[in-house]
Amino acid sequence: MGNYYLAVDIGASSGRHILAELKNGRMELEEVYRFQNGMQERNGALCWDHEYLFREIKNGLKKCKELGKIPQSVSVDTWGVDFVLLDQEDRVLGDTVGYRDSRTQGMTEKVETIISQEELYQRTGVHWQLYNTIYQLEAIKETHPEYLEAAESILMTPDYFHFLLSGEKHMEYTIASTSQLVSAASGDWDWELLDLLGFPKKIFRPVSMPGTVAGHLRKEVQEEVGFDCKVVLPASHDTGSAVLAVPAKGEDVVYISSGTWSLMGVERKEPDCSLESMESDFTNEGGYDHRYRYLRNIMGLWMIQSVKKELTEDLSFGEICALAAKESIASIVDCNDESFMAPKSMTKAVQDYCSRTGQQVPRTTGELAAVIYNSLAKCYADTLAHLEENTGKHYDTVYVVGGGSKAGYLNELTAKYTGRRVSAGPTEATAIGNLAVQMLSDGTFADVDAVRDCIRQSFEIKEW
Ligand code: LFR
Repeated sequence: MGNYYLAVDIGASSGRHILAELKNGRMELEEVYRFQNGMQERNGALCWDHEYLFREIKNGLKKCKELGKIPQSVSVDTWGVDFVLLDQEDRVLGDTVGYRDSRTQGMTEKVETIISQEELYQRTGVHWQLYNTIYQLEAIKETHPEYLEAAESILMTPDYFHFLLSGEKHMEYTIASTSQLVSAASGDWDWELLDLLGFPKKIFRPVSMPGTVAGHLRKEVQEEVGFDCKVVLPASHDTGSAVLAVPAKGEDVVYISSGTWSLMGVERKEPDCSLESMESDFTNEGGYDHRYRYLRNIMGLWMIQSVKKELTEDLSFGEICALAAKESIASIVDCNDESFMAPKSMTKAVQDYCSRTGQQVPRTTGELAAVIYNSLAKCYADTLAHLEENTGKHYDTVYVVGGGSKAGYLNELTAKYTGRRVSAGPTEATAIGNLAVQMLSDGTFADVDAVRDCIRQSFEIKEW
């Protein structure tokens, strides 16, 4: 009988169940289940389907049972900022609206009448993003105050799934930090800020640290999936998990967690909540072991994923990259332009941007992809320059982890634009980081350095 751990890693476009086993000091992974995800329009808003997602979480658990590989623990990680409000009977209040929905339009201005952006940054260390939990809650306060009144608890997305699995409500630190409501200094909710904003404090539970054992599978879940195991809180923000799996030694390491988003930054012991840092668009997200992820959010592969969906031919990402590599179009877009956040057509949004800025308009799939990939790589180079300025350090290698690290063409461009060595992999970084915390939680590894050593020895890393 093996000693298995199970990561449920849910991204914006798909989810997967990955089993890990330690064999001769190496982590061996097996993907046992995969499912689709995405925001769909419901009642005029872009929403996640939590019921579907929870069914799929259980389907993946059933698959483990079928394989006879029963994990000793399971942990869920997801994207950041989204949440549910629950009433007295633990029913979700309202729709499970996702962060790309436009309900937060105008909410920055509302919040600014209460507290300035500068003060918010100094208190939370988290950079302004229109979709942050703070602005979503403000939108609810404006349009559905009755939900806030009826709410007994708030849970971030992975907290909610941990609750459905175990029956225990926890608010895990790394995902909580994405809300822009956690104090960078204390690591707990900024209770004073919650008061100022008029968000009911009683719905927020004190923050729990990754590695906390939430409990065991609820009886009904056990009966349905056919076994019991522990439910452990990982670094349940996917980026928090991914960064744990960066296969590098030492402190001065630049990473890009590359998926739907590209998150580029460094790990630090102290947050930088200065105004200079705020002005250069860096955020301080909470990490495992009170480490901060000092990083910039870059629109990432969302742009190419969206273009791919709009194609009439069925091309793989590899084929799209091959087409792009043949093109010489020099147009560059600002990947973080708001027009790329949730356009009806990404193809048109990229074309419009190029036309607006007097650049050659991409027409073919290859041209479109070339513009997107080159723009991303250029954005990485600009971000690296800012990082070096803000930290006063030089970084000779860029570590790309996550699904996007498979894109050889983009890695090549990243090396070209940054002029640095690029290390690519592991591709399953998020699941690996999720599993790492389970293994830290039960004492299999003593600390982050030990688990990162194991990760380095276990997975294939490529260099450019
Ligand atoms: C990546 C990610 C980013 C966060 C964005 C929205 O999947 O978690 O870190 O900024 O999604 O939640």
